[in-house]
Formats: sequence, structure tokens, C-alpha cells
Amino acid sequence: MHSLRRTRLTLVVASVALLAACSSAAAPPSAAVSVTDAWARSSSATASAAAAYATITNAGPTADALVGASSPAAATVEVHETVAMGSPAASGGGMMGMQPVARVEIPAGGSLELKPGSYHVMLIGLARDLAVGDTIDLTLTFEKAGPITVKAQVRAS
Ligand SMILES: [Cu+2]
Repeated sequence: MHSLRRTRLTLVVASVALLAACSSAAAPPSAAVSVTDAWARSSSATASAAAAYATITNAGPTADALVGASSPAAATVEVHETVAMGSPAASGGGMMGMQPVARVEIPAGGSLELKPGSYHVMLIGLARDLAVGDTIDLTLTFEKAGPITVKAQVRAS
């Protein structure tokens, strides 16, 4: 009788350990950073690149940083910032360009909005045209929180 009881106890302990392993594997490395409202701009047949946007919130006590992005929808995915081109002295200003950025900090308790005219994710070498209503997977990689994959809805420009 005694030995049977011990076996049962061992089984219970084993299944609790399994459950714990499962839930830690399913949860992201850090729940502090979340990505919401992800969307991408629809692309025309002539364009091979499109921009994607999202809101990143850092609810944690320490700063984190966006350090990269990827998507099965494009060959290359970069984090870009929109910048004013040319010198301030140049006439007829207002030309905007963009450049890759390696790291964008998200302060503790703060947020970063990827939006038109600011930081954005650039999908370069699209696998196919992005039509309004499509959904693509977008993975944002953070220094501390690691990769977070979200669904980005394709919207009209
Ligand atoms: Cu860009």
C-alpha cells in the first residue's frame, strides 16, 4: 500500500513539473514589452517595399530597445527612421528620406509608436503584393524581451 501511494505522489509531482515547463515555454521571455495595433501599408504592383507600423509599450521597470525585425512577407526587414534630407539652408526643403536604425530605446514605463513620418518597419523585397485586408506575421526583436511576433493587418495607405 505504501509503495503505491508513493508512486502516485511521484506522478503528481511529475505532471506539475510538466505543466510549469509548458506555461513558461508558452509565455514570452518578458511580459513587460507588448506590441499592439500592428499594421502595414498596402503595396502597389510596382512597389517592392512597404512600411509597417505598431505601438510598442514597455510596462516593465527597465528600459528595453527595439533592435530588429523580420517577416515571412519580405526578404529583408529593417527598422527605419524618417529624416529630413539635405541641409537646412537648402531652398525648397521638405524632402523627406529614411535611414536604417540599429536600436530604438523604449524607456521603462514608456511607449514607442511606429507611425508614418517617424520610426517604422520597412519590408523590402515583398514575397507578394500586400492587399488591403491581408494579414502578415511581423516579428519585432527586443534587446531584453526577445522576439515578439504579431499579426499586422494590411490597410490602405
Ligand atoms: Cu523606410
